[in-house]
Amino acid sequence: MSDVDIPESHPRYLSLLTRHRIEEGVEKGITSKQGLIAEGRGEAFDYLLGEETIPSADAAERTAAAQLLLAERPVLSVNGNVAALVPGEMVELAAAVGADLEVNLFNRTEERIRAITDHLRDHGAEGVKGLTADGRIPGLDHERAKVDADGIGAADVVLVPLEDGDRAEALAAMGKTEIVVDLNPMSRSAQSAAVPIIDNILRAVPNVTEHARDLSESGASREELERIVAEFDREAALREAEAAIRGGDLD
Ligand code: PTJ
Repeated sequence: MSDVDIPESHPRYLSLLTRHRIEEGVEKGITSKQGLIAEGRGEAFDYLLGEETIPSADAAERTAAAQLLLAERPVLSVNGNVAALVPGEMVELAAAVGADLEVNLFNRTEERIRAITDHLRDHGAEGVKGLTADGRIPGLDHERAKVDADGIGAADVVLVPLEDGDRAEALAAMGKTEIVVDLNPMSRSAQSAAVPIIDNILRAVPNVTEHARDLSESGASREELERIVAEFDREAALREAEAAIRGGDLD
């Protein structure tokens, strides 16, 4: 993380780096201006969480890894904020779990999809989906519903980081197993996810990759992966994150 001139000793290093990357994303035509607002919102929640991966988020990240390894057609969705913040990390996660990457935007424009696809390719991605847009998410207006039929359209497990609530709910209603990364445990995206990861995407994605590699290298069986998924308690994870943010005790 040396892409910016901020001393790593600065107490708000990660938050300044994040702002810088989002700003750069807007300048490059990758991130939407609304992405700046979304970033500010996320940052406030991260501040309240103590800017760390809390234990329930780590459990969610391990569950996400198991769920992605079990999937037949896993897809990782990439929007303008994700592309600016963790492009190389998303490429690494896709390789670790055998998933496709699909650029899928809330404020969809062909130019931005192309810019993000190129950006992901610069970070080592091959075969990025999203431009074909021959599939639809039912229940959303035309532009916001577009997906690739053989990508998110056919996926059984989808990772949707920093997603708008409407689209997250519509994807879940399609019967897909949805893994959401969102710092706000009260957002509709987090609430509709099978696996809500309440953590900063900067920490979450590398940690899911690390768990996936550990599980693969230790030769975890299908039964073991299924057990990890079955034992994950999404309600408890949401409750624990909200309690951490409110700074209160759990009971
Ligand atoms: O690139 P596009 O057109 O697809 O648009 C992307 C944004 C993010 C602008 C769009 O999806 C949007 O408007 O999202 P929302 O409704 O603002 O929701 C974004 C959620 O992500 C909020 O709940 C934020 O708290 C959360 N968030 C923001 N930054 C981070 C985050 N969660 C994890 N890590 C972050 N760094």
